[in-house]
Amino acid sequence: MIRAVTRPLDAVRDKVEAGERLSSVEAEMLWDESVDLHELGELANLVRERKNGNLAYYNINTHLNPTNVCVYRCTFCAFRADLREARGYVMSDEQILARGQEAVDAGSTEMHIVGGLHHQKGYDWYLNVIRLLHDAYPTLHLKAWTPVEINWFCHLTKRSIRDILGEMKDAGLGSLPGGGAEIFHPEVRDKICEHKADTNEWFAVHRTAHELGLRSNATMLYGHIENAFHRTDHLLRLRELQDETGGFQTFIPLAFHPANTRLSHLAKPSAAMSLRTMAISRLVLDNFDHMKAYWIMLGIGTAQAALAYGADDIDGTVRHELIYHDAGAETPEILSVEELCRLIREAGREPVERDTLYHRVVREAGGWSTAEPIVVRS
Ligand code: V47
Repeated sequence: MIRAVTRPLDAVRDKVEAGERLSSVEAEMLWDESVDLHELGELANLVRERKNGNLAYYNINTHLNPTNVCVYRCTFCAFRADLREARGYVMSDEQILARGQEAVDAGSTEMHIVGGLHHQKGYDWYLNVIRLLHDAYPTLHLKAWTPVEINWFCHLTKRSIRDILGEMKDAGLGSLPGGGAEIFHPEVRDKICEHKADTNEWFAVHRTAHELGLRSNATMLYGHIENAFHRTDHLLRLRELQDETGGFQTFIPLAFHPANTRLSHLAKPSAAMSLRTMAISRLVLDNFDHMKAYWIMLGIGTAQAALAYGADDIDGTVRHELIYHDAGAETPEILSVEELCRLIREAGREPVERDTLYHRVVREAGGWSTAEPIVVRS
């Protein structure tokens, strides 16, 4: 008698089709190269489609990194500078406001603000960045500061996370970006960024932000010294907090770029690894509405392919990105709306402009307004 061989992916397929949650053992197994990448992609695509139909989102956004001077020396970072290094910079209020004006003139709905932890700048300097921009450009959503910065502000002021986030929110903070997550497991975190906010602190900031009604994103930096166990652990920790608060909007897997870093001897993760990471993230993070294929980091071709491997968002037009370009990213510094829409359509999806909080954006007579929130099926 010939018996059908059941493969590990068959059990996963049954669960995904039934809308059931994957266990940690099932999730970790998916990283093995013997698990067919394209079949994995097909399952992730099923989840993407169930949640977001054929829509793929983008926004019009600008980055602002007010300083690159940083007290920390994360091994993966090419952006940071020492206090007295020639390439170190600190933006003046005028330069920050000019960046805001440029963003508004370009039709941006969002400014993504993160930066170094400057040895000589106090908390008030960082608070002022938010206040200045919000007072001058109130319609620009300020997605700013990771838990690494918030934790640093708590350290500087001896105040609580809730206090700092509350004050930032009153000053105009709109939401938190997903950075600073790297890899949560201490076996890796202690080697790549031992001094900055630890995993418990990262989660405490997001939990408090969600309690205060701020939405946030989450990332994972992959393709350096971590392995399948660490990546799985990372995703499961995020899934757990999302069960508790529901405050995360988007997950963004970030491929490590080694150029100009202390890990420059490592190879860049391949497109296959990036697609596998996107697909597994989509399957494990069943309680996240959105998966972002950040084109700056993936490259345009892989970002397009990722729209069939679980991703429903490709970030935005992006202006003034430094973190990836300092680390050797070869992508352009900016894409026009026409280019973004073309690459989404080429990938078989329907482009939708969203704001940071996933409302549709309507553009008329040179201005913009937000329409209804985008409905995602769970
Ligand atoms: O936390 C730093 C990563 C992150 C490198 O929330 C690097 O919408 C690769 O979080 N190679 C910052 N990665 C970027 C980030 C982000 C990006 C896009 C959208 C959103 C969002 C958030 O970039 C850092 C770190 O994990 N990073 N250096 C590097 N050499």
